[in-house]
Amino acid sequence: MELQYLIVEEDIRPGVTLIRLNRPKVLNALCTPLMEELATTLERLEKEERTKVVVLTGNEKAFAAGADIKEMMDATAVSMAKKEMFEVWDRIKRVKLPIIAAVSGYALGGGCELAMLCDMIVASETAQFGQPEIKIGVIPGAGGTQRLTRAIGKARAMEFILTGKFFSAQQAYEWGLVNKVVPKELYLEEALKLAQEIAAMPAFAVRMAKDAILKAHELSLQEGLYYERKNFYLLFASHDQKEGMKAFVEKRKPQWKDE
Ligand code: DAK
Repeated sequence: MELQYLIVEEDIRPGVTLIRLNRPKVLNALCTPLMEELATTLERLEKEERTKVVVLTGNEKAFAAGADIKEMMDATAVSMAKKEMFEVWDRIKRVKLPIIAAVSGYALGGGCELAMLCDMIVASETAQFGQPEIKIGVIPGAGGTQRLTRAIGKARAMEFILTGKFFSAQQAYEWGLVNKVVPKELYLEEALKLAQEIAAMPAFAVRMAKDAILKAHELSLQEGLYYERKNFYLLFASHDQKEGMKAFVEKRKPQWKDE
């Protein structure tokens, strides 16, 4: 597939693929073909199994300044429903590979929602987050009211979604939305380092852990505990569980097979 809106660098570190959103003239506004390319690329990487972790980034000025307002402005409720506009977001949500967002500059509207759809966020100190949809007459539509509220709490989500104002990387860090804030020269490097650390772990166990953690937002505690237990049992059918425990006992480094 010829990519128009993404730059993909596979194996930028062992097991790590870097995907750059690449519409710099419009601050990486997330038009439909870009989102299509992103979902299709993630699905391909997952299927090929060489990539263990994905880092998703934009450029220094913007991770993404939202969905493409020009593309959206003449949409109708029926045209959006017919096109199943959210399906592409659901496809990204179904990706089992861990995805780290490396955010510098604007992460607004759909851009903030895309960062939150990732599993972790490493932010440059210049990053600005926000859900400014209210200022153009709508509300977040790709998960902002739900994921931001779960991440930073109801009172803060209300304030920022109802006013549309931005919040800083430091605030995002203090409120638990991002994993770390680093100087602007380092955000990509730090995200790649974190990715590399995870890529060195047994991939099937990583996948089972991500799967169970995400359920914490969807299930009751009791259901979540049962879900976790099933994944835990399943790992005892894997080579890497036997190898990991044996290597510990034999005081040597484990040799993962990712199965
Ligand atoms: N869409 C389209 N173009 C955008 C854009 C956007 N979201 N954001 C920026 N641009 C374009 C600008 O129009 C401008 O293009 P030209 O005029 O040069 O052609 C260029 O990027 C540079 O922007 P500015 O000149 O405005 O740059 P400044 O540095 O002055 O300002 C800014 C930066 C980020 C403060 C400003 O650009 C801004 O306020 N942008 C809009 C931010 C925003 O409101 N974002 C939320 C959009 S609504 C859905 C899924 C998701 C969503 C909805 C539906 N479905 C699946 C159905 C999500 C909705 C949204 O995200």
